[in-house]
Amino acid sequence: MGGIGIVRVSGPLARELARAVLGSVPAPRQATLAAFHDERARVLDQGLALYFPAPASFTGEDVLELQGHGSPVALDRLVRSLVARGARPARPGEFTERAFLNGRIDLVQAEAVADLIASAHEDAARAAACTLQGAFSQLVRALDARLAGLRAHVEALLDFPDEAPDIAADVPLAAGLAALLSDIAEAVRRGREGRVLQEGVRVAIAGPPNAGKSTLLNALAGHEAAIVSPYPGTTRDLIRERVVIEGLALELTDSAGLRASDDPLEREGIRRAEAAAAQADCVLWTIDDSAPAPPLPPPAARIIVYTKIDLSGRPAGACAEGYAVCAQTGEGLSELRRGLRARLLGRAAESETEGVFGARRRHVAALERAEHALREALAHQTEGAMELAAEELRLAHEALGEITGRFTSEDLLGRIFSEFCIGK
Ligand SMILES: Nc1nc2c(ncn2[C@@H]2O[C@H](COP(=O)(O)OP(=O)(O)OP(=O)(O)O)[C@@H](O)[C@H]2O)c(=O)[nH]1
Ligand SMILES: [Mg+2]
Repeated sequence: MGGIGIVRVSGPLARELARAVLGSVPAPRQATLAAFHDERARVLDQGLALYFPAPASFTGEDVLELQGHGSPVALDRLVRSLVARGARPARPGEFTERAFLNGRIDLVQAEAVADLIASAHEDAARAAACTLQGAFSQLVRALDARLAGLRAHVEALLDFPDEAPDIAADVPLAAGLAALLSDIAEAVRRGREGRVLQEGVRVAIAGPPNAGKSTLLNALAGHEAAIVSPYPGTTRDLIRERVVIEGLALELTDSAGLRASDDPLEREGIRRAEAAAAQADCVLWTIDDSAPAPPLPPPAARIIVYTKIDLSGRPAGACAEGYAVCAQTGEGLSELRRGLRARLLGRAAESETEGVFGARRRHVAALERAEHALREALAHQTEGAMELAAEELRLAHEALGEITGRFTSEDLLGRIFSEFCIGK
């Protein structure tokens, strides 16, 4: 229920349906006040009608938009009367899917529509809007075009084996490959930043029992999400909290303290804790600064957090190995928050996130594959192995094509568009 409800029709029947519902087809792209009629000429509602003839519409097809009142009952009657006249209800994301299939937008932009709708905070919305405007697509397309040029060059050499060209001596080719490689590496870096903004990141709080993990989670979340007690081994289940820290959406996970244990329940908790740390983008490794026992060795991707500094007397804030905090008083937490953002966002953390485009995991993965294949191609080229270089270039080209949708499987398309809400 709301002020306005919009029913959208796309496809070859849109024009005929406009005439049937409104009595006439509205002038293209002009808001026209009209009564909406059902198939027995009864008035269902009154509102604004907009008609967008193909190809200048969102989907690239004839589109009719009926903006009525936001009554679920009235809207349902309107939809049913359109279906009775030959329309059918759209699948989730079907309008955007058609826009993609009709070449109005590429796949990255289609995904940005969903990301903009789903964005949980301001930076994410800005990044998605930037991608929707085509910033990321243009970058990928420019890389794609350069790669296509280099591929064509190598393929042409392959077509004339009699002349036995020595590609190892082809200086312009080597220079082109090296320059493209460095630009793709830069795109990977920017894509990673974009992904952090768009999808948020997983941060696991890990460490020995009783280190103050749950207290830290509660302090960062701003409420008592996890049980805190003086007994080691309190937390068993994974406790997930969505928090926005310095404009970044994070999923924080608190878990069981890691130690050798005979208790099967605690062992299961530790197994889950280790899995959560392995899947996280970043691990906050807590160490009780007031305890004499030596801490366990921390895993690779981590930020060390010394806890309970009110007892140990260590100064709060950044220190050589990480951050020193007292989660009970909040001392040192703002430095930790800022450090976490810097760690996760890289260079984008310093400047405004203006101009950072949103990206998804699959984009970054494809860019990384392209980078890897190109690196291989360059190595083969240096050794004069032309066929192998050509094959790696083909793989790199395919990886880039997957991003914009030049090269995609039905499967991937189905997965992407099924995430949308209906009507978009
Ligand atoms: N003085 C002081 N005590 C703290 C601080 N942080 C946590 N504690 C205490 O340390 C004890 C353990 O805290 P928890 O947050 O439950 O520790 P944990 O790491 O989640 O422990 P497990 O779930 O058992 O692994 C509790 O008694 C807390 O009140 C701190 O900054 N200062
Ligand atoms: Mg705990």
